Amino acid sequence: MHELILHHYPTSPFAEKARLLLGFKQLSWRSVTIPAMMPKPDLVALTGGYRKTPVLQVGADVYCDTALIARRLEAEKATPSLFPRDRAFAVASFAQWVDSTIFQYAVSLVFQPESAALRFARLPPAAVEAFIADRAALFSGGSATRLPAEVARRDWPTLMTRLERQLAQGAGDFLFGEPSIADFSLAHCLWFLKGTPVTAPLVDDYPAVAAWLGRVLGFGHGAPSELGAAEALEIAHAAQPAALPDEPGREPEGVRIGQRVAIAATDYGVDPVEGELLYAGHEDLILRREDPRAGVVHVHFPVLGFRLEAR
Ligand SMILES: N[C@@H](CCC(=O)N[C@@H](CS)C(=O)NCC(=O)O)C(=O)O
Repeated sequence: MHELILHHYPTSPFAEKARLLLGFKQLSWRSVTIPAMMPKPDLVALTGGYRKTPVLQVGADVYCDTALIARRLEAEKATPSLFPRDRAFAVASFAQWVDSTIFQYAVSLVFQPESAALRFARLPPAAVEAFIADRAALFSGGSATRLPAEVARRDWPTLMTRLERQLAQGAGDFLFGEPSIADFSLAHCLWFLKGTPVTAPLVDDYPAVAAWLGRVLGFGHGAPSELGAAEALEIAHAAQPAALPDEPGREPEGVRIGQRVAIAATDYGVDPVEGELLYAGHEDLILRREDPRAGVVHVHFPVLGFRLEAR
């Protein structure tokens, strides 16, 4: 059995989502700290070009995007479940909406001038400029656009009042009754807002929301222990990728299994990853690639939100 290795950095909201998922499942894991911006040579040696944060590595298998990381953790440990069977569609769809729409609200609010000034206060001006240039590059070529701060400020009270009213009904401690992926997707966005005094009241002004967030963050991060990036690459190199899923795959449109393909996110961070398409399931795509440092790795992507094309 290979260890779970999370490649992440402390201030990343999606990494916080993954850390909380590991905590919810009470898992032990190895923690590799990656840079918050490009270049990320060690990470890209594993992924083949995917640059977003976080990435989960299990031996020579590499999982991109928290939507798929959540499913991999569910396979690792089925209970407690992130996808309760009788509401699996509802919670996954809600999570997908939150991870795109509500996350963009949070980004817009966190990076509005008064909040950004505090966040960047301890960084030298050159580092701030480098970060801004990196994030501009991250968004180039994708379908996602930045939400204007005035729109985010205008809509936020409506969204939070809806949430406050639902939670205040006391129909359960979590969004869909029992905890699910839905809670973790919303929680990482609100955790991000809590990160500066300017934006923290956007959560704390809603007592039932703040109490719910406390419950979700209370799951903690499981049991992490540090690992160096070079060691993680050695682990991948020494390992054999896991057997392909038993569930029969499908023949994706315009591409054959065994063909050389490129897979890329469509929203932002659209850098393509090239390799041989090994498997296309209902939730995941698996690509085989070879890297001088990582060896033969299988890189896994979600189906939703990713483009697959022949090369
Ligand atoms: N859909 C992705 C989104 C991940 C994402 O947007 N991560 C941000 C950090 S929170 C990112 O990659 N920022 C650029 C970077 O870290 O280089 C997921 O669920 O993992």
